[in-house]
Amino acid sequence: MYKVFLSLGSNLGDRESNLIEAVRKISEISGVKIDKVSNIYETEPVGYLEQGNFLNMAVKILTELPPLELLEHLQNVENMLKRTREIRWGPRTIDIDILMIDDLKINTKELVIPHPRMFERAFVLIPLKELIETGDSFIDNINACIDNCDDKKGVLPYKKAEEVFGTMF
Ligand code: GSY
Repeated sequence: MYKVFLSLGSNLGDRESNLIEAVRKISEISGVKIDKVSNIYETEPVGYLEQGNFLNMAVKILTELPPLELLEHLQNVENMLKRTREIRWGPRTIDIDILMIDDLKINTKELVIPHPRMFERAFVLIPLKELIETGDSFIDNINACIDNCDDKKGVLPYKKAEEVFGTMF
C-alpha cells in the first residue's frame, strides 16, 4: 500500500466547489482511499502573477495503484472537471499534483517524484504540513523550507476541512 500526498489548487470558476468535486472524484477511484484532507487556504498566485488568487489544499491517500496508473486516474479527474489551461502557469479550474509517494524517487518524462518545486512553495507546504504525523522528523524539514519560501505571507486560512468536507469520508 502506497502513502501518497497530493496538492490541489483552483483559481477559476467556483474554486471551493472545484476542490470538493475533485476530492470526491479522487475518493471514487477504485483502489484509492482518502486518509486525510487539509484545511483550505487562499493563496496569492506564484509564477504568472496576472491571475486571481488560488484556493489550495493537500490530500493524503492510500492506494495500491502503481504510480503511473494513479497519475492517469488523477489526470482523468482533472479532465472531468473541464480543466482549462490556455496560459502556461495561468488560471486553472483544478490542478492535482502528486507530491510524494512513500520514499520513492521517480524521474520519468511522465512523472517526477518528489514534485520538483514543492519545497519552494508555501502554498504546497503549509497544507501538506497538516497531514504529516506529529513526531515525524520531516516536519523540521518542512518548517525550514516554509521559512525560506517567498510566498509564505500570501498563504491565508480560508476554511477548515470539517466545515467543507464534514463526514464525506
Ligand atoms: O502549481 C499549481 C498551480 N499554481 C499555483 C497554485 O496552485 N497556487 C498558487 N498560489 N500559485 C500557483 N501558481 C501555479 S502555476
